[in-house]
Amino acid sequence: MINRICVKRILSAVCVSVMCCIMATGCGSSRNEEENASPANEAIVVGFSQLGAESDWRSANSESMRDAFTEEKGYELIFEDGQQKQSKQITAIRSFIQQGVDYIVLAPVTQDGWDSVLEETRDAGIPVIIVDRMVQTANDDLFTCWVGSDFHLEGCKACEWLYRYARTQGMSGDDLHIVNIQGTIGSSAQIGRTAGLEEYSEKYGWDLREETPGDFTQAKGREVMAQMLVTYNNINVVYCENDNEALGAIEAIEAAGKHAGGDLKNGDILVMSFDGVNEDAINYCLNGTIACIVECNPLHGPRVESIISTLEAGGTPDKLEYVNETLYSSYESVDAVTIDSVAYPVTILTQDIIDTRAY
Ligand code: GZL
Repeated sequence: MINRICVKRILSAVCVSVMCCIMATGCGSSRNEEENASPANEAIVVGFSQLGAESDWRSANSESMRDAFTEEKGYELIFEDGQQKQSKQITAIRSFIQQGVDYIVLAPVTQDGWDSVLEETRDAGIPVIIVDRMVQTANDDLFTCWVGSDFHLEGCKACEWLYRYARTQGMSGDDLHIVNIQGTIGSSAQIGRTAGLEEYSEKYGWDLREETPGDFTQAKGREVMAQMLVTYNNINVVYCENDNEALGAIEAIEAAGKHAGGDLKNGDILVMSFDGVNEDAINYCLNGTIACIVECNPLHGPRVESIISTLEAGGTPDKLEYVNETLYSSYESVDAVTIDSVAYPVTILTQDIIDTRAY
């Protein structure tokens, strides 16, 4: 089926030719220029299937998308909230096809189960841009491109930081007793971050006691941490796969009369997190309650808009676009981490850095 963009371009060329003929013969319609606007002046219609509203990261991501695709910039954004359900996202995508949108943007709740609906978008000739989490498909021609984070690298950064920090505390591998409050099971963010922890636990001989889903929410993070503190009496590291879970874990740690911090030799529980979006979490990182936060940048709106601009101009965007991200900590003893011979500087957090961040 001819790609919609090609059809649109042909229509634009035909309209321009007709307009030129009409103007040349002086028999143009009495309607004003606005009403005779060629398709090129039509809004670009973008259907966005957002996975939900589970976290501060997600809210920032949705805001970034809404800010990027405004009427003033020539877009019509159709925003559908999937409420954490793949079925709702698939329904939204089918609705976008029926509405004949120009582009579909998908932030997939989990990575599997998209082949069938992506075949329908291909048959409809509508380009699909995947944003944030990744999809696992039999044929990656089913989507035009993806932009997001390298979640496995994020996990490795967190674990390399932990390895180096433990050494400054004179602690070796088997001194660390770790629990993992995981993100939404089956999401590429959870899969990558969990894989990093499991690889490093194996490599350094860490005691990884339990991994349990916290669904990227504060309430579930608190519930899971409370249960873990009852089950185990030697936890000294909690690996939270996002900030909202970390806030819940800190609530549970303090409710149990324990202390979240970096003084491992005196019984502190070291809290680690991902995102760096939630204001309370970044302030906890500033005062040391959270030992480190691996940045996961939510501002994908401008990146997706740049991809669509490239496509509109007949260009070919990169198939995979990874976002560069840092690692925040106020513990000055670890100033960088090295993964596969690449050094990643740690951003030693200050109030000025917090005040000048984009989100
Ligand atoms: C990661 C994103 C994750 C965040 C969570 O890119 O998909 O989902 O880490 C969010 O905060 O809920």
